[in-house]
Amino acid sequence: MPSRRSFLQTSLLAAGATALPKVRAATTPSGARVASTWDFGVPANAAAWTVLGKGGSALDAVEAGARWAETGQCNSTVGRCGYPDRDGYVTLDACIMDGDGRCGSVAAIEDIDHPISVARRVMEKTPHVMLVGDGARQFAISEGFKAQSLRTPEAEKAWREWLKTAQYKPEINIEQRKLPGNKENHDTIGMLAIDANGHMAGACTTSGMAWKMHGRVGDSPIIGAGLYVDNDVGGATASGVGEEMIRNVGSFLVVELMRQGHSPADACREAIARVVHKRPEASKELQVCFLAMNKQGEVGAFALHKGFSYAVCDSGKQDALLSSQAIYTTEKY
Ligand code: SD4
Repeated sequence: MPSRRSFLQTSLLAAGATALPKVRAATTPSGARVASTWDFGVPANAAAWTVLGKGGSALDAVEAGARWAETGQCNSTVGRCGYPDRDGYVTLDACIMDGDGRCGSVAAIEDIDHPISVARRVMEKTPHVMLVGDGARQFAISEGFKAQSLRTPEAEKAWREWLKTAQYKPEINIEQRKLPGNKENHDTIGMLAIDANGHMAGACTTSGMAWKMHGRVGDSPIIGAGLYVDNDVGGATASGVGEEMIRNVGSFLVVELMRQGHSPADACREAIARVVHKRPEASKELQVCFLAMNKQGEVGAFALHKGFSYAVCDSGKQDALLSSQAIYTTEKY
């Protein structure tokens, strides 16, 4: 089995040109598979694989993978340990979607460390799709979730440091593995899975952009923006500055492009090009990334700027970490 590092190196060699040809992902054999955004997609996929590898459902798998990201690690961008908003509140966003169209979501929820599972309860136990703020928190508590402060001493320290300048300026991309201090300002987990029955599901969970305005909601809990899954076609999820995904209904756009015949990577690339076309100047300053999987299990990704990684796991490769291609020039678009 190729090691995580060898996959990364191979893919890094493949990436990097500014003028990129259309991307055609290699056809992969059908079967259970899971793909996730960023480096920590590797362990998150492993958590999802404990379900998928035993013939479990895609829905259970993505919930398990997202739950791992929410509490199994401590980073600044998802679940427990997420960085707060500019007023010091840790507010979380998450959604889950089944390929049959069922979906649930919570936004700006506080004190609950598994928003993805609350989103699933919204889907399964309410007539609604989305609950926000205190309503989402109250619903979670009524469902047996424990309320507890999620602001860690590390996040508190980072927030107090940020208050010295109090400037909201998301960084395009920091290669977290190269820098001490876990300074990455992205790492939302978006996860897509197909199970052995060919059924798909997706999940997306985040603490949102660090130092956002209180009450700000990004793309991650918004069906169609941060996540969209349709068993007839495939699924897509997003990471990066959520306002751009919302403006372009990005994940839905990627799925619709796949419906028209684009490969997952091409569909992601076209969606990124749309983002750039709409706001070419702003695109120089911000990161936008899409990850997609079609119903054959082919996986592809594309980012506006280099540095976006994604992880793929199936019965043949458990720890593949790939680096997506990037547009990172606004000239052509
Ligand atoms: C948001 N899309 O809240 C999320 C943040 C993110 O990588 O994905 N960062 O806008």
